[in-house]
Order: sequence, then C-alpha cells, then structure tokens
Amino acid sequence: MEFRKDFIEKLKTAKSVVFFTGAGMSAESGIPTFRGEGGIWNKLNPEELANFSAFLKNPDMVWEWYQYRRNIINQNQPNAGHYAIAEMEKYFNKVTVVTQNVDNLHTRAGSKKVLELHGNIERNFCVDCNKFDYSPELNQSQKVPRCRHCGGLIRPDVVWFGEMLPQEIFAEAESVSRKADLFFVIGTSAVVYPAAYIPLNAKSSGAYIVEINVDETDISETVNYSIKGKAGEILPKILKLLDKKK
Ligand code: BV8
Ligand code: ZN
Repeated sequence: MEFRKDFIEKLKTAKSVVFFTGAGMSAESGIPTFRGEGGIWNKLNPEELANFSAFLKNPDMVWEWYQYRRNIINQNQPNAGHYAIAEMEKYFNKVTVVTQNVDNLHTRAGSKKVLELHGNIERNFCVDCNKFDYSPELNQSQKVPRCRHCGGLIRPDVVWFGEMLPQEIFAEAESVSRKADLFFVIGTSAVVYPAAYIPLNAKSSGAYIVEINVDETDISETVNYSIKGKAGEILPKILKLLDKKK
C-alpha cells in the first residue's frame, strides 16, 4: 500500500502525535462497535442502557449489559493496531492516546499515556458514597452488586449520556491535541460530543489530521488525509514505514 507523500513527510518531521480512537479501533479484537453493521446499539439503543436514569430504573439489566461487554473484552486481546500504536512511541518525542473506548485495550497493548474520555469498564464505584470497589468477585455477579461500605448500588466507571466527561482528562486531551503536529482519528464515527470536538480543535490549531476508517464519517471532508481501511491493517503498515526511516 502506498501512502501519500505529504503524509510520509509529516511522519518524518512530527514531534508530538495524538492517536484519537473510537470503537472501530477495537473491532478487530472482536469487540462490537456501537453504530454501523454489527453495532451493539443496533439491537439496543443507548437511551435504554448507557444512562443513569435507565440504571436507576433497572439496575440489574444495565449491570448485566456491562457484564456481557466485560466478558467479551476479557476473552479478547488488543489487536495489531493497538500494538502498532504502542510501538510508535519509540519514533516520536511525545505520543498520547486519547480514547473514547472503555475497554482498556490500549493500556493492555502497552501504550503508556492513555487519556480515557469515557472512563473504563474495568472500574466500578458506589453511586452513594463514590467509593471504588476493586474486588474481583464483582465481575462474577450477574445482579447489580451492593457497596460493602454503605449498601449503595455499584455502577461501572464509564461516562453515560447526559453525564460530564472527567474534567481534568478532557482538559489534558484538549491541550495535547491543540499542540499536536500529527493527529490520527481512528475508528470513530465522530458523532458523540463533546469528544468529537477534539479532532476539530486539533485541526483548527494546525495539526495534520489523518483519518483511518473503513467508512466515510462526519469528518472525512475536514481531515487532511483520509485512509480507507482497517485499523489493525493500516497502523502496522505505518509502523513499518517508520521502521524503514530509522
Ligand atoms: C454530555 C461510554 C452533558 C459508555 C459513551 C453537544 C455537546 C455536548 C453533548 C452533546 C452534544 N450533542 C449531543 C450531546 C449529547 C450526547 C451525544 O453526543 N449524543 C450523540 C449520540 C448525538 N453526549 C453526551 O451525553 C455526553 N455528555 O454531553 O453531558 C452535560 C454537559 C455539562 C454538564 C452536565 C452534562 C456523554 C457522551 C459519552 C457517552 N458514553 N460511552 C459505554 O461505553 O457504555 S459513548 C460511546 O460512543 C462510546 O464511548 C463510543 O466510543 C462512543 C463514540 O462511538 P464511536 O467510538 O465513534 O463508535 P461507533 O460505533 O459510533 O463508530 C465506529 C467507527 O469505526 C465507524 O465509523 C466504523 O466505520 C469504524 N470502524 C469499524 N471497524 C473498523 C473501523 N475503523 C477502522 N478499522 C476497523 N476495523
Ligand atoms: Zn457506598
């Protein structure tokens, strides 16, 4: 596969690189995406599941949905795309992963700097006293667990619709993206806000934006270079290019 010349030039000169990723990054790890064919939300819709009032109305159902997703994630591995991003830390001064994913796969692949905009499905906390509960048996319970300290409901540490993103993480993601000279947007439909503002802000601050996606998206017209293809196939090819330049 041939990459465009201006992109190859950018790879040579870039100092600070951001990898902004969405559910498509984990598709080749067997984790269903949200939208598009096979998307989990095609059958269920987010309003019913990924929001706090749905959780209060039917905590067991929402807890079970997260258990189902946690099991899929625990039975699967990071893919070649995750590993390529972790490897690329060797070739640039500064590499940051800004992910909308809650599946922990970038960290499991060895990426050192991962900003999780929407939380992490491996962590759970009590809705009443906010204490985190890391007990392993939590992941076995099919019913929503109760807090050992106060008896409150335990929920996954993910950002639901209508909820604020973690402020410091969002602010850090914003600032590193505005300073990036090379910004990858990988496997995201770019429809969920405020996360979807980040690539736009990076672009307006002068970053060279490269999209890697199997489809057209809302930002395909805005990026500098749109590469059609799977994250797990394209990213190792870019890593090979860097290897050759070494
Ligand atoms: C908030 C965690 C308000 C839970 C998720 C404007 C400004 C602010 C808010 C809004 C706004 N407009 C609308 C809103 C409300 C809402 C929103 O954005 N709605 C959308 C749907 C219109 N936003 C919110 O509610 C946010 N909160 O704004 O609070 C507020 C403000 C102040 C004070 C108080 C409150 C919270 C949003 C976070 C929701 N939580 N996840 C969980 O995971 O269960 S969102 C969920 O969608 C995931 O995080 C997911 O990552 C994210 C985005 O989806 P994508 O990652 O893009 O995945 P998708 O399936 O859509 O696309 C996959 C892509 O990959 C496709 O393009 C496909 O072609 C591609 N692909 C597939 N295979 C591959 C591939 N690409 C490459 N290789 C492959 N192999
Ligand atoms: Zn509690």
